[in-house]
Amino acid sequence: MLAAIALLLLAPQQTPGVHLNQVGFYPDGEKIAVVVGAQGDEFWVAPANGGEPVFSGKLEPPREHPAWGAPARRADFSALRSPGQYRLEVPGVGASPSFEIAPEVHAEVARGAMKAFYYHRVSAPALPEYAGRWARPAGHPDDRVRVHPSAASPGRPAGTVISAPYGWYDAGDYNKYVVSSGISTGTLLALIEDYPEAVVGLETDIPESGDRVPDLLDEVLWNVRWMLSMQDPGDGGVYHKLTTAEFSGMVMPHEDTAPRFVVQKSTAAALNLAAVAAQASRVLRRYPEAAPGLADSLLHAAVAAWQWAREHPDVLYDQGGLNRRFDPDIETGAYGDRNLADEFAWAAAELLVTTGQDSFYRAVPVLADSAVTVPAWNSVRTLAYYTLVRFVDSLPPAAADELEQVRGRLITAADSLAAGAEDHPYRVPMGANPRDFVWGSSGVAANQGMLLLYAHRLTGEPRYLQRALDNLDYLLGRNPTGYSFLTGFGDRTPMHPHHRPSQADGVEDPVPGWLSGGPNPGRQDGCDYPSTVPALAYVDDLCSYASNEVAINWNAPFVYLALGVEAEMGD
Ligand code: 9MR
Ligand code: 9MR
Repeated sequence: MLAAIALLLLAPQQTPGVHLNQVGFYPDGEKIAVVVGAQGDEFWVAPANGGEPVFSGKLEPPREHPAWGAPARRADFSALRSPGQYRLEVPGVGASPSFEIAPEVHAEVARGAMKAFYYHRVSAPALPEYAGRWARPAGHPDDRVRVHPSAASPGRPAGTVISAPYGWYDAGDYNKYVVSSGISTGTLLALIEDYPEAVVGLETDIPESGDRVPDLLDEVLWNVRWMLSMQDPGDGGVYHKLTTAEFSGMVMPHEDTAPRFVVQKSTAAALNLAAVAAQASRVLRRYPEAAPGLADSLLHAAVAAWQWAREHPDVLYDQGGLNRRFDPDIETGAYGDRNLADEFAWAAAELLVTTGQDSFYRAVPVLADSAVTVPAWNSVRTLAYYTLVRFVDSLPPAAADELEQVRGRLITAADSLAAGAEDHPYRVPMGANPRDFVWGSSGVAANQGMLLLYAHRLTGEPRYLQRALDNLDYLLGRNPTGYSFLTGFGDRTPMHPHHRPSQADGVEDPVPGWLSGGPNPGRQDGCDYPSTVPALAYVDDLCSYASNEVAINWNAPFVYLALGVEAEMGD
């Protein structure tokens, strides 16, 4: 008896529930829900607006994972194929959120997550005809930005005023960081290169819609133009970020009028610009009408940034050290990466493919690290691998010889992600390893999905596609928090993200299409979380910037995953 009570007290606090992708399923695709707290074995699926069940089945035996809370049972209703709007019901537990079975079921999700970037344009209004309820005035012209003392150079002494407009707001804050911009922009450019047809079909209803360029490329150019302006024309070096000294309050963009600075050049920033500018230059050659002349400027900038980085290979961004030496103190996000070997590899691969010159490739050990890591803002070597396998047929011999290795490494990494899903109660690659639950864990899940899509394309094996879709299901609701992490998509989605416009705009619903950071047992914000269990350490509260902020570098891989899955499932 006592033992039973003790067990009960130790059991993770978790309410019963039916967790599934709240957006929906493909008619011919697998359909899994996960049930917590079931007493019996039965489940059924009925039309969302009531009526007789159209499908019934038996729950699978309970499975447990220490990082995922209470034991859970899968409900597999893949055999239900008729399009419609449904709920899944379990006696004693209740009904799931409603979901749809339909072809192209994630098309709106991909569109919405891409449209999110339009709402984040710096130096431009979100116009009512495109932004509806979330229209807002322009913020941050960024045409009078000061050179911070840490960034001074002979041609641009401290206090020099420069113009560096456009770009996207990074996250819930209003600053612009080259490092997080780099991976975000590179990921979206990869999407254009990998799924050009799907990208043409992705219409996001932005001011440029209807021109002869895909909306996604128009959106990306908004940020590329800003990144280019972060380069000091005097030496090719690149400022690490453009920022106010402190984070603003919870105000609208146009109300944040504190002075903005470009801060210290860094090797990481130079290499991020080199990689993105080289890649964007290559993509623009396919769309010469998009921005005449820009492809050439970008390639020039990429080479200059690369040369600066080669001459300054270890200029780290260390905000604490910087604040000891310069005024004013800078308190905003650091993105302080200490290992730049992967940034060198990424820039080298992009420059190799764009120029066809193996000197870039030979300059640094692009394939040095045999372990493939899921990309993140501070870990980008895998982006180099993506580009190398994409251009397998046009590489100079030095790189081509090694290509088999890269292909093998990507597939091995995808295999280990896929294997983790098998016995996992939620049957998802995400979080089989509890270390996946970091600040921005939703971005981890999206980047894993992206890697799985590469393995699918390299091998043609459907199981990798299925695993990518499993992570999309995770993000849209097949997880123990009961949330679909994409604002505005699903029955139960974050309402209070740590996102200044959503908080300050007076509109009840948050700006749609943003992926919340997701569970993070690190809880660096000190807010009240309902649980410390890794997969449950999430709170939909404004307070929680460590679990409920949004960020461009989490949304970008989500767009890739959603559109990539759509393209593959439609084939
Ligand atoms: O609002 C800031 C958020 O965008 C950042 O991601 C986060 C971590 O750098 O910091 C938030 O700002 C908080 C600051 O760090 C500490 N004081 C409270 C601020 C707002 O909640
Ligand atoms: O995504 C970043 C995460 O990996 C770091 O642990 C965290 C603390 O340094 O910062 C996150 O990035 C934030 C950035 O510093 C400022 N803008 C908001 C970003 C997302 O929270």
